[in-house]
Amino acid sequence: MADVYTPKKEDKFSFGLWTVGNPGRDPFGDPTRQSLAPERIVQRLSELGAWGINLHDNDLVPIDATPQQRDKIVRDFKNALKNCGMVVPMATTNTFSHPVFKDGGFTSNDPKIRAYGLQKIMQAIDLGVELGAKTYVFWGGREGAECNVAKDPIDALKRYRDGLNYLCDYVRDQKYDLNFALEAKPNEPRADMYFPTTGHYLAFIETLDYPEMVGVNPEVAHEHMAGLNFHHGVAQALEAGKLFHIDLNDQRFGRYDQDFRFGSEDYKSAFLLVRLLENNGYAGPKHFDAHAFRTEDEDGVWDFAAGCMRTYNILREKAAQFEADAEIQGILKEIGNQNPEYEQHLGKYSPEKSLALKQVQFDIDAMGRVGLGYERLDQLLAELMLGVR
Ligand code: GCO
Ligand code: MN
Ligand code: MN
Repeated sequence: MADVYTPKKEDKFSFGLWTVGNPGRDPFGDPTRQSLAPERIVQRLSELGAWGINLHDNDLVPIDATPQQRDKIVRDFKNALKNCGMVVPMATTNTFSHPVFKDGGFTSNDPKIRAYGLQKIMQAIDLGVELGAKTYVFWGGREGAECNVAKDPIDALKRYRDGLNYLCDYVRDQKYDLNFALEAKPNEPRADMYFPTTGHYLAFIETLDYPEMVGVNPEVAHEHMAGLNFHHGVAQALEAGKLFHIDLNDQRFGRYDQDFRFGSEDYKSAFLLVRLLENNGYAGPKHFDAHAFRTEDEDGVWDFAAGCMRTYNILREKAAQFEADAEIQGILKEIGNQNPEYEQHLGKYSPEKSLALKQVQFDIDAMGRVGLGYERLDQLLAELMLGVR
């Protein structure tokens, strides 16, 4: 039954073919459900209110397809998109499944493999652009190591940079309207990945030939696997103008890569994230990179997909409620208005300001005794989240 949380196209929710299409395989067990045809995925997601569908090249076109087979598959898929009013906002390349990439694509020690990787990515970019993608994600699933003496990590970084620079030039040369978004992950499937966190990528981007073309695609689970605060990482990306895309899911700390339904584990983190995105005008796709539990059949997959979107919309409403709560806003206002007469000492340095500041007497013991009232604020948030406010 439709209600105010039912997703709509303008919410800009997207899924990957590989997410709802995941058949429930894990390292210890075989698939528990059948793979779904791309056309079926497009149709059901559209019915549920999703806006976009993302894909790796080989989610749609098998790696060994002939050019004729490729063209037919792409034609049928485009028809399904058109019939269902769905778009492909983002595309990416599978540079991790085939054994050729077992020691990386961009960072392989073998230039023959690096050359094949570039060729595969260029073809996948062509496919993504043909389908209308505006963002191209790079998740270097195999760009890492188990044997850390086999590859110089500085060489690995230089190779990664060379590969991305090459592909930026390719996109410019083709006059494609396409940006890159880099997705970090600390480990899995490799023991250690070269760019473990979003922060590592934000620093690396500034060393590229066209930094303005490249942003980040942070994922909840990946930052939580690294024990980090996702809300803070996304804030840094937003503030830098680099949040080009986002992978929403959930994850318990200290576990393997779980890819749970968005907002299913840590409600408070999910609330803080949604509030951050909504209050700062993030207008990009909201992509769910998550899987249904392995216990589910196809119906369960659609329950999972609807759940991701509904939870986002529920949290968006909670965020609006938080902004409209007079008591909460009163506390926030007090927090933001302490000792405004001291603002004059802050901001841009000048010799006069520094002389004046050096004369000020601070009673640090009295300052240190002031209680901040954050307990009360945090409890009000808990009560709002738990539905009693
Ligand atoms: C993972 C990653 C992938 C990427 C995808 C798009 O942990 O497997 O999150 O799902 O997001 O390959 O690049
Ligand atoms: Mn992931
Ligand atoms: Mn991801």
